[in-house]
This record gives sequence, structure tokens and C-alpha cells, in this order.
Amino acid sequence: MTEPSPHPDSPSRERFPVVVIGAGPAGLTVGNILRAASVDCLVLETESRRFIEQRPRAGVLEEWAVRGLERRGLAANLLERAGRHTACEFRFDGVGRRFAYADLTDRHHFVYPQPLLVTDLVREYAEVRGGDIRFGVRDVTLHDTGTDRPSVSYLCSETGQRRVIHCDFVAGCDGARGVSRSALVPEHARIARHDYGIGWLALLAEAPPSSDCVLFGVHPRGFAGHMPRSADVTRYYLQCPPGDDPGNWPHERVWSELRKRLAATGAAPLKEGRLLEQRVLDMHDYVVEPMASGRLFLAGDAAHLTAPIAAKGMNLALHDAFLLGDALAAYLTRGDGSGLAGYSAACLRRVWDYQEFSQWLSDVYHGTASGDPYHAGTTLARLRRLFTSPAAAAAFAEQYLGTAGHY
Ligand code: RFL
Repeated sequence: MTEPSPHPDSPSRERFPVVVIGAGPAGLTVGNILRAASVDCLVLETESRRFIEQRPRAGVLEEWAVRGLERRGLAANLLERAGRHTACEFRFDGVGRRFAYADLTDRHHFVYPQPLLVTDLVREYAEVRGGDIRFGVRDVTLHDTGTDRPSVSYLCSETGQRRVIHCDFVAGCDGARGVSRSALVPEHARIARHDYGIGWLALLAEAPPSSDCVLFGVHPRGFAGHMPRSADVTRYYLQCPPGDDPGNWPHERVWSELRKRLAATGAAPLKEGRLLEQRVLDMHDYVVEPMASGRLFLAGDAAHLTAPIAAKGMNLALHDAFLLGDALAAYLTRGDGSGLAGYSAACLRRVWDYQEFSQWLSDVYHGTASGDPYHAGTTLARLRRLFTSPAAAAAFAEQYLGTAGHY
């Protein structure tokens, strides 16, 4: 719910055409697109710049997302430094089967850690395109977003004073734990939720990758994943009970379990290393529909969460941001409101498609460990089909890379 405007005599009042809440991939991309169109905007971020430039998260970017960044002048470092992935490997029944998706689609994934992308986007926005960004803000509150005179207020961490920013539009890009979503719900939007009832222990290891590609271990003990991030850092995942305590996973147990679940005849041993990050993620999804109400537009995880099962979240955040940034710029520079009118529907088509793929993939990853022999049997049939049916392989590759012509 939005709150009424603070008193008009409140101490500091400013005006920007757009206030962007949140400096993640979505918010920073919207901000950069607006600045390139010479639209003034303000980005508000609760954390420090240092913190957001180091927060480890995603790493896998789809090719269309990278081309979208490139077209907007935001991919120079990425194209120079990112790794390219052309294949993944499923390990099940003790055998590794390589799935060379680039051969089927002529497309590949880029691997570029999210903190590096965020660092590039902040620098470009603040230092090259002259955008205003304020870090460490507290108690961000949205006001009057159902009217054509919305505002956003926050407590300034330096002065402790509440500052009020008047604007034409609010872009709610504040992620899964932000405040923007609650300004839409429940009056104007529906939230669809899905809980997998599964946890993943997300690990970052100070260790070189143990293979040149992503590995998916589909094992009766539970899923395990291996995702190269850089020459010295590898992300691993281990399926665990939801809500499990990371303290239950000492170094030895982690590596012993990874070795078992990623075992395959003839495979090189895992390269072990210090665990830099260890947290349990409860696998769940949500989708807010519509993603806009009045002058408030949500983008990225603020509007929809996809559990990291299929590595889709940052890609969807960028897709929203491209559409929203372009639509706001079109409206504010040329009075063309068509992009804003179609924004939510255009985002949600890809969002739902990716949600469905995540659910499908979750069944594949977790089926053999479900304890249900019927589920385990169908899971293995699905996996084998990827390697026996060219049609099934092509369909998987298209969804895995997000290359469908239309959503
Ligand atoms: P973000 O990145 O969460 O950014 C939101 C920003 O808003 C700030 N904020 C606020 N600012 C102002 N006022 C408030 N009240 C605020 N509340 C919060 C936050 O501090 C933050 O800076 O959302 P955005 O921009 O929508 O981007 C979404 C992506 O970050 C997310 O979808 C991905 O990280 C998901 N994800 C992956 N996605 C991929 O596409 N490929 C991957 O390989 C991939 N791997 C992952 C992932 C997510 C993971 N975790 C931690 C859930 C791996 C992991 C482990």
C-alpha cells in the first residue's frame, strides 16, 4: 500500500522525472538507459556501493541479454572478460553425458559474475552518464503512486532527516526483499507463489573449476551442481532440506557429498578449496501480476522470483529493465506511452515461460532423490531422452538458452 504524501513543508524536497528504487542489475540498467536518453533520474540504494559491488550471486547470462546490454553501451567489460559456455554435462547413473547446446542452437552462455556487472553498471551510470545515486538510504517509502504526482521519501543516513523526492514515475527494482512490491499488493495485483519444498546449500569455493562446463549431478542422495565462475572461483550447489542450517555442513561433509553426487566414470577428481560462502536457499518462486499500477512499475526480483534452478533471475531482471528503460525514455522524451502500456504483459510472457522451465528442470534435478521410485523412473527417462531424441534435445536447448523467437 502506498502512503499519503509527506507534509509539503517537509525539510528537503527535490524533483526527478524517475526515481529508481534499488541498485541491482535491474535498477542500474533502467538508470543507464534513462541517462543515455538525457532523462534525469535518481537511484536509491539501502546498501553501500562497496557492498553491492561485492555481493556474490548470479553468473550465467543468456546471449540475448548480453546483446541487449551491448546495444545500450553497457557490455564493453563483459564482452572482454566473460567466459563463454557452450555445453553442460549431466551426471547420472554414474556416467557423465555432455550436452553441447551451442552445436544445436549456435548460441552460448556468457559467464560473468553479477558483482562485476553491477560494478560496471554503477560506474557507467554515476561516473560516465552523470546519474544521481544515493547509497545507504533508510526507510524508503513510496507515496501516492496511484496518482500522477507520486513521491518517494527516505531517511538520509548522514543527517537522519527524511528527504522527499517528487517524481513522475517510480521504478521498483528493489529485489525480493524490497518495499516496492507491497505498494502494489493486494489492492492492485495478484501474487502467484510456488514452493518446491527443497533447499539448496549454495557454496562459493576458492577453487578452480573441475570441468570446463556446468555439471549437474542427478543423484539419489540429492542434486549437486558445479558452475565455473572464474579461474579461481567455482560455485557449487548441494540439495538439502529446506531451512537446513549451513552449520550442519562442515568443509569435509560438503566435499565428500559433492564427490559422491558428481561422481562419473573417468571424471577428473574435484578440485577442492576453501569455502567462501555457504548459505541455504529455500527454493521458491513468485510472480506479481500485473507488474505495474498507476505510476509504479516493478522490474526484476521485485516483481518475480525464479529459484536459481535454471539460472534465469538476472536474465529476467535485465529483460524487464530493457523494456522499462526504453518505455520510460519513450514516454518522457516523445510522449509515446505504448511501451509503458504494454510493459507488464510483455515481461510476463517471458517470465512465465522461464517459470515453467524452472519447474520442469526442478523435477529432473530432484526426482531421483524424491524417495518415490515412480518419480525417479520418469526423471531418468526425461534425462535419457535428451540424449536419444533430437527433438527433445532441441527443445531443452532453446529453453535453457532462452532463444525462442517469441514469448
Ligand atoms: P537485486 O539484485 O536483488 O537488486 C535489488 C537492490 O535493491 C536494494 N534494496 C533496496 N534499495 C532501496 N530501498 C529498499 N527498500 C531496498 N530493498 C532492497 C538491494 O540492496 C539491491 O541492491 O534485484 P534485481 O536487480 O532484480 O536482480 C535480480 C538478480 O539479482 C537475481 O535474479 C539473480 O541473482 C538470481 N540468480 C541468478 N540469475 C541468473 O540469471 N543467473 C544465475 O546464474 C543466477 N545465479 C542467482 C544465482 C541468485 C542467487 N541467490 C543468492 C538467490 C545464484 C544465487 C546463489
